[in-house]
Amino acid sequence: RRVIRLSEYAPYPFRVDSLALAFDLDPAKTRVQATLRLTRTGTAADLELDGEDMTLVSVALDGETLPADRYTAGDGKLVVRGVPDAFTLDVVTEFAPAENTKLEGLYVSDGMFCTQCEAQGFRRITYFPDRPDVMTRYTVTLRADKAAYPVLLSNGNRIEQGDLDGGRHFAVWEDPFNKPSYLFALVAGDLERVQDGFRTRSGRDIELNIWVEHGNGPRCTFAMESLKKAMKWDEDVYGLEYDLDLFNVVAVSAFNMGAMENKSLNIFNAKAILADPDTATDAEYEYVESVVAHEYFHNWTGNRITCRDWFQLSLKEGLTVFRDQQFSADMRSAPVERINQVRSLRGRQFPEDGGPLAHPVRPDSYIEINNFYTATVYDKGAEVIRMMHRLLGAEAYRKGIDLYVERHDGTAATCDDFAAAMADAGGRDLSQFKLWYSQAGTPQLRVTETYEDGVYALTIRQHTDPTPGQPDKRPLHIPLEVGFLDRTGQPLPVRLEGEDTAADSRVLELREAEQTFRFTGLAEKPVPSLNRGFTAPVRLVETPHTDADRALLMAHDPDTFARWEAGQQYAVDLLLKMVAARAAGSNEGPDTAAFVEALGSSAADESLDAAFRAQVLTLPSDDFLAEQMAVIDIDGIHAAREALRRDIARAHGALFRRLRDTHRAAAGPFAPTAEGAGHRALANAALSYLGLDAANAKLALEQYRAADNMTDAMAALRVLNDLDVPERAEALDHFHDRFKGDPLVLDKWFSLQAMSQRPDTLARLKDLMGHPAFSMRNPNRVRALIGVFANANPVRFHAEDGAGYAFLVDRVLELNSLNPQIGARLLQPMGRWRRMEAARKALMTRELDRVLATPDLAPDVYEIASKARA
Ligand code: DPP
Ligand code: ZN
Repeated sequence: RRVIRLSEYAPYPFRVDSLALAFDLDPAKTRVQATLRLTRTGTAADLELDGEDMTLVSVALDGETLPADRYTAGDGKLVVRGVPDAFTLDVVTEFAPAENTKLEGLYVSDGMFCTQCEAQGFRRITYFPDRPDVMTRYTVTLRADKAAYPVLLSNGNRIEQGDLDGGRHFAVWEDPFNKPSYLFALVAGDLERVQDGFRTRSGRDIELNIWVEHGNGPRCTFAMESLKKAMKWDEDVYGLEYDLDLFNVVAVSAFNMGAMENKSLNIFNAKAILADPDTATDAEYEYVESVVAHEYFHNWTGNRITCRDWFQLSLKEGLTVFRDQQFSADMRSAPVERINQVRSLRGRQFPEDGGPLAHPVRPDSYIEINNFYTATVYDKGAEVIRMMHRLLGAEAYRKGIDLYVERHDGTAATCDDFAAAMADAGGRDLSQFKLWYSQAGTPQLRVTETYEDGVYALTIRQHTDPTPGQPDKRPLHIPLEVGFLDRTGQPLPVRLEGEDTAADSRVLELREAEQTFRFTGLAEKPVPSLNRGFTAPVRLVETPHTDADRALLMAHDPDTFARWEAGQQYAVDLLLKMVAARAAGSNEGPDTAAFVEALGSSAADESLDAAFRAQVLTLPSDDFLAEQMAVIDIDGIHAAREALRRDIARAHGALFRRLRDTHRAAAGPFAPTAEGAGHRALANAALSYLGLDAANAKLALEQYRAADNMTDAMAALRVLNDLDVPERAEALDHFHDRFKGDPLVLDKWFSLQAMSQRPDTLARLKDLMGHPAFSMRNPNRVRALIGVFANANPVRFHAEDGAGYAFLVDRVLELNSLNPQIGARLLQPMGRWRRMEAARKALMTRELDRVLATPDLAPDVYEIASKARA
């Protein structure tokens, strides 16, 4: 198992001038002829190509079949010895797509052929320099049975098609743009087409198609609208226009990722395309909108400008996530979007950054690149771009993008190239800032204050804990937005000592381990509002805030995000105190009354957005609380969170009844708008509190029965799911019978049961693995049942007898041969063992050792298991 290092990067010693691929598609035996035109650009005597899991049929150089002693094939490589300076190589390979359960390369999903080549799937199709800095022009011929596969698609434009003997037909596709192999795609199947069009700002008409299983056409309307909005937004905000006349999107049911940005032929997990009121929740509509936009945005940030090597993955992913976040903020409520991003960052990325799998946004080594499609590369990567946006300002940032495109269009670039374009356009020195790319770990800030003689001073210390391979950390360049409030909640001016201008808010730039900022012009000591808008992905582990300050900020901070954040921090403090009291065996917890009252005031405030109020009512997650504890008290955290929820429910029963009724009415008949979603979110947040009382099971069941949309139905089911009442089985059975023909919807039914707090959850899960709709071969099913259990049900997953761990590891070992990429991902929660108490530590490490002792571990699983165990 080889470790690949960034420091060992070397350019490929040949240029590929063109590539022609011809496929004879057959599920049991597909034949691929690849014709590469190559020119030597370096000094290598031999040609080395990547290739795996195929039968090599023949190799010919300049038309002459090569004798076996001129080449060797094995160990993932084809080496052709002593090649000339310029030549043509013909390689013929064969393999069985129907047996490809890894879902990398060419495979069969529900009877259709499709591909997934990022990161290294192309080498499972033919021998090729399968690395992103080798770009070339592709011409692709597809031949297949016409009745079974009437639709034949690949990248670019279709230049020819026709019939062949024996009921077969063919199509030839040509992509005029150079691209790396990971952006290659083909699809062959019997599909329904949903067609539309978009006129670009320069007046070109683009044909847009979404291809789905027959019958699913009506479920594509929302995805198509999202695509057109994304195309328009990218023109308006980034000045980037689509570059071909055709854009195809295909939905497939078996897919490892959310979606893939193959040039002009995006392939999507059906989950990220299909949406209608009966089957998709508001959150899923929003997911579809953002993934469609994300993949479309990759056409420039990823495809036109790609990555030099896979260490630069965040160059395209961090940037494209930031772009899709900006898009969602423009389409919906910006503060609510920001709250959701921060919740997800804290729930997934902070734990990753604080655990054994911590790695920088630009990693410096890997064993299996598939393991680096992480929250750090994606979401922290997006935060890095967001901080540059903040440091430069919107206008200079846009100039930086223009410069980046001007310099690097058509090439494979690096994160340094991107930062250089931003630095040059903004006239800023970003050398210290670039540590965000190379240094892992979440910085912790400690903030203290003094107020003397009218001068208010904030002293901010920054510290980052060691992470694997990085014992010593340097201070980062951190933009931290602050504002001040007086005791009545009115804004106070922020004026740095020695400066003339005052503002309502100000971005402080931290660069040192400890820094003091002095402010003048304040007649009283202000209440500081810190990290407004979450300008920096840091943890504020110490602030001067009292409970009263937090209540004040919750009620009055002009920054909406900061109001939510004050409530979260207030809740975190209380919950941690409750956990400590419980652990000490004390019946005397902290007094929650003031918090509960402040929360009720925000929830009742009709001047605030309904979606925002729903966010206020959602307490910090178990995972986020766990991150604050040196030794994680799984049961204590859960008990404290439930106890606080009960306190809130008891105090505000009448309010919650009113909110549920009025906002259900305000939502009106279902439409997938942000506004409607906000009303539903608030009504359902209220329902979740009411549902803590089993006496309200009937109310939930009524809502389930009456719902005209999946959001309200699921909210009712979630309430019933944790209760021991007859209404639970009634609703779950009804749901099952209604949707049993639609595995994608049935996933919600699987997930509900995997999430349930009931003590029989694991036993039930084992039964469900035998359900006719369940299959270990479909990643959506695996994630819905097993992923949800391991990631969203801490109490049952971490059961004291270790049965949850053993169950997970059994599934990982099954996936080790079936689909190691998914197996490796499932294993990640086991990396938390170091922070658990002795008994669970022992159980978790025993299970990790069981993985490591298994013969024939795939590199994906080996890398996660060994790093998690280290
Ligand atoms: N398809 C994945 C994404 O868009 C990987 N590129 O993020
Ligand atoms: Zn992406």
